Amino acid sequence: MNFLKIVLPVIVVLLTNNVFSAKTYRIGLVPKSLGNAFFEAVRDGGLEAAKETGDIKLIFNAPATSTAEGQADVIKALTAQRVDAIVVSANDPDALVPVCKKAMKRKINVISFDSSVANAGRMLHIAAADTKFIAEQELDLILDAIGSKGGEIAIVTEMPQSSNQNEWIAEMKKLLKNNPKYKKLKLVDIVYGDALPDKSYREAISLMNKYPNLKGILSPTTIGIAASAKAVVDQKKVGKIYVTGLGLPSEMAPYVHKGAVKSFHLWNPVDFGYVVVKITHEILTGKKPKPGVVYDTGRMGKFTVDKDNNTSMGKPFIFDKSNIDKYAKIF
Ligand code: RAM
Repeated sequence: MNFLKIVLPVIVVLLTNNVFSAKTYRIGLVPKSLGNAFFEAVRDGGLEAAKETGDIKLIFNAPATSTAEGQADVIKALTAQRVDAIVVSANDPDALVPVCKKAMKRKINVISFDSSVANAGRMLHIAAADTKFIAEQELDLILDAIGSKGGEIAIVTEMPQSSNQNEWIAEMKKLLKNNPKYKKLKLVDIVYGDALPDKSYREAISLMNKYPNLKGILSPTTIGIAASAKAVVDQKKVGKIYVTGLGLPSEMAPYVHKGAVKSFHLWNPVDFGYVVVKITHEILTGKKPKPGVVYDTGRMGKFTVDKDNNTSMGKPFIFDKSNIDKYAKIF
């Protein structure tokens, strides 16, 4: 009687709280910098995955600004703590290879997400979405905003070494050169905001001064797009210059309503963080990445590893006046 009434419920509670589970996996999640709302949303998705699996401790840490040196220090510290996995969005694909290699030598699983570490420094890269798809969609959005007559456009990006932005820009350049759909778009400049709002803002204003016929600004970074849109509003260029790129609805809503931005795109960063941590958990429980391996992330579905040990989440959403307020409440 006592067993059923008292002992059994206690055992059930202990089991469901993982008290008897052998291991808690410590995962160091290293974004490009702290204080970027995009990565805070990624972290929230990661925490959701940790809660669901019940055996993960997430350590979210990064330098205050987006530098590879700062990230290398964070990775060294996580290596010294002997975490089980380091999951990083790289500020420089090559500069992080030596510290990531050292971590892997110590049997730490190193995975990059969002912005890749070069192949030699990671076991798997998890991209948010297909590179070509993002590039093409971004050009379509700017064409839609400035109209079929086209005109001069410029790019406000992050650091010269940001691997994800560089890959998207390289694809855009190819499309501008080879796809007749974009022949009326003239890319006049690429400037670097270094993932800093004030620098991105100043760079956007210099572009407007340097190119009086500028029609559009593309910014494939949540920091750059918000700063560029603010610059367009402050310089009273709404209706003359349109901004698009990858942005957070919560930060972009005012600029959509003011007309500086007609539409822009992004994947759900909360889902992204969830996927990244769920895949990392599968790696930690024994499914090592190699071409053809399929990870089952639960609510976000299945992910297959390609021949270069990459996988990617899916397609971005497009936001405009019709849906921005709904999404702004979410991320
Ligand atoms: C920024 C970061 C991140 C990128 C998003 C779209 O916050 O650069 O790497 O994926 O924007």
